[in-house]
Amino acid sequence: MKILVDELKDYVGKEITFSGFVDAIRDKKWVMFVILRDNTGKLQMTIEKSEEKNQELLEIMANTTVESTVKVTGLLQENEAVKLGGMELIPSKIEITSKAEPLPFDFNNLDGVNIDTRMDFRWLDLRNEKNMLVRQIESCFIEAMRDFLYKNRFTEIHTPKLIGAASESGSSVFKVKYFDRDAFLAQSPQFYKQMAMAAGMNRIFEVAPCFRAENSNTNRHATEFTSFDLEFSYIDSYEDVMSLEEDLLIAGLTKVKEEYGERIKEVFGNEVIVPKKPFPRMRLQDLYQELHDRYGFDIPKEDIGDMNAEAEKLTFKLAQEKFDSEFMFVVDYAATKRPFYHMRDENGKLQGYDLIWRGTEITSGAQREHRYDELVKNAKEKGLGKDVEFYLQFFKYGCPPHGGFAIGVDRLTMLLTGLTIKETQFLFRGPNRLEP
Ligand code: AMO
Repeated sequence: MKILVDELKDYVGKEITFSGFVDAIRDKKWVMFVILRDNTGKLQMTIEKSEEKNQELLEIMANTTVESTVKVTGLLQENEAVKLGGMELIPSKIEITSKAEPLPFDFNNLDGVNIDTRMDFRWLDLRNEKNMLVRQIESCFIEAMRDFLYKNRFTEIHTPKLIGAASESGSSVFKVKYFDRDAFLAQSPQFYKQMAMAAGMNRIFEVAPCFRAENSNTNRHATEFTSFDLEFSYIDSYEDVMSLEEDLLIAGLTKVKEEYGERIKEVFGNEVIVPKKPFPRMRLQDLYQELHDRYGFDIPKEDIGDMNAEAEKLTFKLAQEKFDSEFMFVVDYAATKRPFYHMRDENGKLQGYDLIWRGTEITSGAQREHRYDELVKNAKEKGLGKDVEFYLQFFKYGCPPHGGFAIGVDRLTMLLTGLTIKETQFLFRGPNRLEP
């Protein structure tokens, strides 16, 4: 594999081959400076014009455009005067591996560039240092959460995304042709996470796409998003589920802060705050009351028993003011507003929660109903019939009590950086966006 810019310090004084993009060409009277770039940084290549042996190299570079890719062999020498890492590459051979046409926009300065143009040319948009950083931050966050789960003996699984029936609610499912019948794109791995519990797998997780036919153009909805889903067995209550989520997020944010805290502050102006356990929790009714008393907010009739975007925003404000926290667990949602697979206690109280971070819901979680008869009753109540028959079978042959949750990965990254979901996803998918 090629040497990365941030590994170059190990090669000072040596002959190396370096490949990368041509970031800039500065053609001076006596010397040509070529800035080379990869995803980890920039390197200066210096070609002295007075030297006879350099004439061929100068000609190659004179015929090269910025954003072309090159493979350069030469001496990496120390030079304190060079701002880029105090080193420069003195080439003896340059090969152009790909020549770039003039670019449709300057990705280094995205101010005023239409977001749709940026999306049309997303691979160029991603060359922007800030956008490159977003990818690295997300990868770091996921790595830390994966590591935490592996350490706690979770098994990573891969569930099908082509399924025979809607898994969350029929209204937001994508239907696709499947030979001589219809299939659906998985809205979540919910049923299969639970199948793994029925199989006795005990602790599982999955990081995978979810598809939702939501025709909404908000800053936080996509029709395809990445979900960090997990499920585990032998819990006593949904408190166990919330507690695990706290540990998981603390592990993720600790690593992100360590590795990217400074950069995130510098580039996005956001502080990475590692939360303390336990995160504050509020019952929905108490929350409504506080939002009313403090901010004069009343939940609209149609959303009673649930949250809406405005309530989530104000919940962030409340969490900061009252608990000095960026997070808030909200519990006691109305059973009518929640999926049938959430457990209810003997009084009908829902054993599930949402987690709000910086004013946006990032997670739903719950203890699940694992008792076959209760589950059948809940499904019936919601008018679910044939579609969930296969799922109900999972609970017939012994199934441990269990629970789990799903974190929207795109939303995590979006809230860390303060960008919109369009700018955050590697390649956004929305009602009007299927290409590239
Ligand atoms: P829910 O439907 O709340 O729960 O989804 C879980 C999390 O996924 C994210 N999310 C989205 N992100 C971007 N665009 C969307 N359209 C979108 N929809 C949801 C949110 C949300 O909190 N099966 C349950 C989870 C569980 O109980 O384990 C579920 O899917 O961050």
